[in-house]
Amino acid sequence: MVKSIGCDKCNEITGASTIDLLNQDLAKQVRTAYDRLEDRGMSACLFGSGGTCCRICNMGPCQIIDGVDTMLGICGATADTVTARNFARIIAAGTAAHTDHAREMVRGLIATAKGETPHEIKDVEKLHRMAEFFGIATEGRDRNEIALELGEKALAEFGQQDGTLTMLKRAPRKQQEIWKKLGVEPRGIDREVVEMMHRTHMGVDQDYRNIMLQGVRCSLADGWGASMLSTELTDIMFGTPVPKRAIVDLGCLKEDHVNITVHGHEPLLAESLCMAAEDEDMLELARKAGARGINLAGVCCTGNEILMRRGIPVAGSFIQQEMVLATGAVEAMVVDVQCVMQSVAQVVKEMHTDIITTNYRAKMPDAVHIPFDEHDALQSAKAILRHAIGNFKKRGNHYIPRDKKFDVVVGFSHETINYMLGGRFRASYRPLNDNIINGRIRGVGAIVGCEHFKYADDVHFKIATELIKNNVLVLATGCAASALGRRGLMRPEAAAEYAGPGLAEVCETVGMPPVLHVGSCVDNSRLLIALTEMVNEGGLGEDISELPACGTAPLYMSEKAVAIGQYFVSSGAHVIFQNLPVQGSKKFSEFLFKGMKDLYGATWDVEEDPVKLAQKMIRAIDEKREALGINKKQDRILFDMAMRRQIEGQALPGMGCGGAGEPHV
Ligand code: NFS
Ligand code: SF4
Repeated sequence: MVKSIGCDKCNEITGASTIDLLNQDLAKQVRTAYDRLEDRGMSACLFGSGGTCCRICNMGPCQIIDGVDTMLGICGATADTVTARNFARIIAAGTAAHTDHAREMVRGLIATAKGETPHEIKDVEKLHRMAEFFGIATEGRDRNEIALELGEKALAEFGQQDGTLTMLKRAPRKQQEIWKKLGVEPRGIDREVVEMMHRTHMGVDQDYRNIMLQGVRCSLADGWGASMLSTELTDIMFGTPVPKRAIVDLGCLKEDHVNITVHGHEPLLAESLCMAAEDEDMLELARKAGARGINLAGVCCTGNEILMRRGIPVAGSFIQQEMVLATGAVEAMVVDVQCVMQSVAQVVKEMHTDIITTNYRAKMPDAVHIPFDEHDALQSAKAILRHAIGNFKKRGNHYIPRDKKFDVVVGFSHETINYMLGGRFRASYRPLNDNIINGRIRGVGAIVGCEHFKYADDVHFKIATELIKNNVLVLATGCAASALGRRGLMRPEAAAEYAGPGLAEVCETVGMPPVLHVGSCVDNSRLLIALTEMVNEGGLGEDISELPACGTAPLYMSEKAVAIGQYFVSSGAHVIFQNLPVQGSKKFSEFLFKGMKDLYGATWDVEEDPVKLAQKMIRAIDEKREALGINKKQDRILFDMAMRRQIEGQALPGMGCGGAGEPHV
């Protein structure tokens, strides 16, 4: 059983609901990833973690040692080739996951436009904006007609063979020219994944630089292709997030309600469950079972999706998925695809809880399978709810950590950031750029990606507090965002408690937290757009590589995080991870950590220690400020009352409504 998930100070700060829960007898009977980590007892294989284990043909597996002639692959492959091939395959797998998710969302939009789902086109303004990018006429046309044409054109980009992807046009012009010159513009989304797999098959591409040209192209097909389509089309269907209050952490489960957690990634399932949970028949069924209602809560990124759009609480992030179940208070965990640990079905073996798989692509032994059909979404969702409600009466021993839930303010889409700082009537990134230029805000730091069990739970917190203390505004997505919310950094008051004076002043004036929740992992595409808007606004250089911005996915677990990191580097943003499986090749590491800069204007970097990692990010930001000539020490201009009033008058539409974000069903 885990003894601690972070330093004592952080546990104190958060009240660490996980520790609280794990000290309960019920949870002590559950075997978690921490136990399995301890059981395994062995340290990671050096070849695997350094990237030099090759098993792509049956003459291997071959473990390569860089620079040792007798330790080449049987085919003669060098450490550089093997490491690059493995790294590129990680990018391809991550891109494939985002791509398949995106495809489902596009198909969902098409079905919705045809009236085949219970959903409707919610964000017409965004629909028109996207239609314009795709050259679709909007004048005098019905929203469903436009959405159908948009969906079909977007779907065609998955199978497209030649040309370029439409969304690339949104990137800063200079960046587009770089991609064109290097020949790395993606031609079609699926094509780049397939070509990546082909080129890394035995005996094809054996030049690490050439392999990574395709690695870059594949990553761009993710960031500016699949992920961006997914975010934008999901917004069109379910609404673009605006700021709202909500709660995160295990304490959002309710004693007297049927607790249903939804875990995975594709919001079609989660949104349909939200709709079904409001249905009077379902509520009546819950009451008949003795519950006061139905309490939906999210886990992982599907949790982030419904948190951002509906203010539904997040019960847990990736590392908490077993803990959510160990409460014994969950009637069902409904899952679709990605980041669902096989252990969840074992955790609930002796409990009344069911794991309900819903997707034909993702089944699991010992789980109940109830297919979710988007064409019959409401009925499918109701069948799932009925099953969960049926479990309520069987709930036995349980423990819900009580006072350990945190209020957060979430919903910072790039559109929100736009009008939040610029005001509803002159929405623009100008004030953000101005505050960066005048030094109140030093720069922008993105903290994204996963969590995993080999590191303490406070890594994100340490990085974020170091950044905001130094006036770096933090934008967060994915499980990193949940972790930061859980540790209290997404409350507006966190600005006064943790941020440096310049950032605190801006946050307090606008009423925003110093760490902004931007969404799920596919929503990292929102960050690409935010960075591009900053470039377009002027005063901070001509492309993303000149901006005082830096990204990290410190606790990366999933292949998706590497695809994301690569599409940021490919787009000119500097990215630092705690580690990457490439250290087994000196040349390939040097290429990622130095050489890429000459091509894309940005590189990867690694730093194990969280505080040092944050300081590296700050140094990277300062270098950009220096190059832009805005790093001069200047007298800080404090906001006078008139300036305050002007900003306050425009700040945060949508805030203050929605109560304390109590689950609304
Ligand atoms: Ni991102 Fe989300 Fe979490 Fe990592 Fe998994 S849920 S899509 S991959 S673990 S952040
Ligand atoms: Fe070994 Fe070469 Fe086969 Fe890889 S491709 S397993 S290095 S023989």
